[in-house]
Amino acid sequence: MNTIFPRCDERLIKAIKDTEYAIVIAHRNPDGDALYSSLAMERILSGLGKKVLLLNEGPFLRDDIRKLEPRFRKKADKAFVENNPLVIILDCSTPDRPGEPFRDLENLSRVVIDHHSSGIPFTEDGMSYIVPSSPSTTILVDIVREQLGAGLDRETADYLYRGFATDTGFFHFLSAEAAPECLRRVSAFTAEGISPYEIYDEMHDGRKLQDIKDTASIILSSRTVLDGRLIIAYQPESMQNARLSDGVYASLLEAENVMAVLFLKDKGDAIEIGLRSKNKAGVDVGSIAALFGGGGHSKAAGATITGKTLGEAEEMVRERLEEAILAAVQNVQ
Ligand SMILES: [Mn+2]
Repeated sequence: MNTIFPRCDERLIKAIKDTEYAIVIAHRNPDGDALYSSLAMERILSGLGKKVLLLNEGPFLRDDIRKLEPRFRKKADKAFVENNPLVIILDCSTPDRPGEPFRDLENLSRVVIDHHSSGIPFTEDGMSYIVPSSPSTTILVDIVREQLGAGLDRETADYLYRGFATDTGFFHFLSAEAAPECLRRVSAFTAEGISPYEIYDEMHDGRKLQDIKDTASIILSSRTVLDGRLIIAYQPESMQNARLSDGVYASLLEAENVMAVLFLKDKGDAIEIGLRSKNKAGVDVGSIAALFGGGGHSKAAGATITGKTLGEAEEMVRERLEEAILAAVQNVQ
C-alpha cells in the first residue's frame, strides 16, 4: 500500500474483531459517502457474524438518498445498548457530527473512521483511522474490510463505489496522489459486476422538477465579488427542505475566473454555510469553515451559524474568503 493510505491501526481492527455487537453511525444531514459507508460497514460486519444496528439522525434530503431512510434508525434501543456494542463512527470529524443518536452512546467504546482535514480526535489512542487525503470514507472502509480479512461481494462493492462516486463527484475531484490506489480498489468493486453508468443514472435521475427549477433560481440570484473570483449564492427559507447546493456548486464552479463559491442557506433559526473552492485556486475553505465552528476538507466545507441574520453571516464569512482569495492571488503573482 502506498504512503497516502497508511494501514489502519491493528488495535482498531482488533476492537472490531472482538466485538459481538456494533452500532454504525455517520454524520447527521448525511450525504452519499456517510450513508453508503455505513451500509457497507454493516454488511461487512454482518458477514462476520456480528449483530449490527445502523443509526443516522437524518434528514435524508437529497433525492438520491431519500430512499435509504428506512434502513436507518434515529435512536438505539435500550436492549441493544445493554449488549455493550462497539460504536463505529464514520465520516465524522468532531463528536457533534453524529448528532442526536450519539448522545446516549457516549459512554460506549468507539472507533472513528474518517477523511476530513479539520477536526478533533474524539476516541482513544489507536482507535481512529483518519486519512484526510482519502477521497471518501468508503475507500477507508474498504481498507478496514481487507484488514479484517472480510471478503468483498457485489452489494458491498456497490455501496463502496457509491460513496466514492459521491465524494469524488464521479471521479472529478480525484487527485493524482489518491488515484492509483483508489482506482485499483474501484476496479475490484466493478469486478463484482456493478455498472458505473447505471449507478450514475440511478443517483442522478428522478429528481423533482421543482428542485431543478429552484436550483436555477438560486444560480440566477447569485452575485459575484472580486471580479467573479468569489460567487455567493442564497437558498431562501422557502426552499429550506431541499438540498440544492450540489447542483449550484457544479454550475457556478465552472464560471471563468471563479476560485470559490459561498452558499448560504437560510434555515429560519440558523444560517447554513457551504464553501467550495477550485482545485487550482489554493484557497483552503476547510480552515475558514473551522473559524465558524464547522469543518470539512480544503476544497469543500461547511458550518452552521446561529444568532445572525443572513446578511451578517454572509459578511463574516465573505471577509475571510476575500482575504484567502487575495492571498492566493498574491501567491501566484
Ligand atoms: Mn465523506
